[in-house]
Amino acid sequence: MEHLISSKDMAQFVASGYLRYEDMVPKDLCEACREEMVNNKGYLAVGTPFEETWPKGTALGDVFRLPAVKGLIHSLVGPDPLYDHHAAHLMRAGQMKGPDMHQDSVIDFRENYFDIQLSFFPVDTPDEMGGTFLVPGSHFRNVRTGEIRGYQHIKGKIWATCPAGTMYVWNTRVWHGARSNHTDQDRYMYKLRLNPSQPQVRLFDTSDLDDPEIGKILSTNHGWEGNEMRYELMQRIKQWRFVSDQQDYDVGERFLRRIEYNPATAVA
Ligand SMILES: O=C(O)CCC(=O)C(=O)O
Ligand SMILES: [Fe+2]
Repeated sequence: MEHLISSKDMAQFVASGYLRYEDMVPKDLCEACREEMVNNKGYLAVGTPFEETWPKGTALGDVFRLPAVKGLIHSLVGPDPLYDHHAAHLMRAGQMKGPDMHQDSVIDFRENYFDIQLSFFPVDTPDEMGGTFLVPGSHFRNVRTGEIRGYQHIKGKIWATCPAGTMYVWNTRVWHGARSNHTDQDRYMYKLRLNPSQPQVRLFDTSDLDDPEIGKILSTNHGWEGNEMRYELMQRIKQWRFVSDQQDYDVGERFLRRIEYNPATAVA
């Protein structure tokens, strides 16, 4: 499989919950997608193989079959993911949005497994246009949808300001929301959610799996963690152990050791 993401990128996905790709989609295809998005409503067959549900020969169908996009999908949810849902998000010209922080997953509290969402911006999306915001690293904090709506500004929050053709891929559990569109142009964002159909273990390019940078990437502090950083790091290490199939992996002060050390069985 070509275009798999590197182990370092995977570590970044585990730590921050998202990756950003500029120039993922060629400009002519972007324009065709924007036209298609205007009329694209309703779900396809939820829970069936993505390859069978997604319409071939459509502009959006072509986007999700670009080799780089397929490689990205394969790296995170495997070669045969299931279609979960899609949505053509539209923020009208001049449309204001109040506090909107939320998490999409609602009932998905499984350990290790995660769904992904691809957010594709088919037109240039400057800051004033209100691209989707994300709170990097928040995906281990499971809440129920809008329970967090009161938190509008969080240290470390980022938002999509990007040229047409940019794609973000994110763990469905990342806290996020829509922003106000202060321009006189409608803002479009196409979101596709996929479920893994096999354990997400070593699906990415593992040739740099032993790179010492990985520990540093996993330890990224996004700004909001504060003293809770240790707790976040533990969650990330657990997920890294799973995706990399390195059951003893640990970093720094080896926090997981404290949980795993069992005084009842320890030999003096
Ligand atoms: O419109 C947006 O930017 C946010 C959309 C959203 O909440 C989502 O894609 O789940
Ligand atoms: Fe959402």
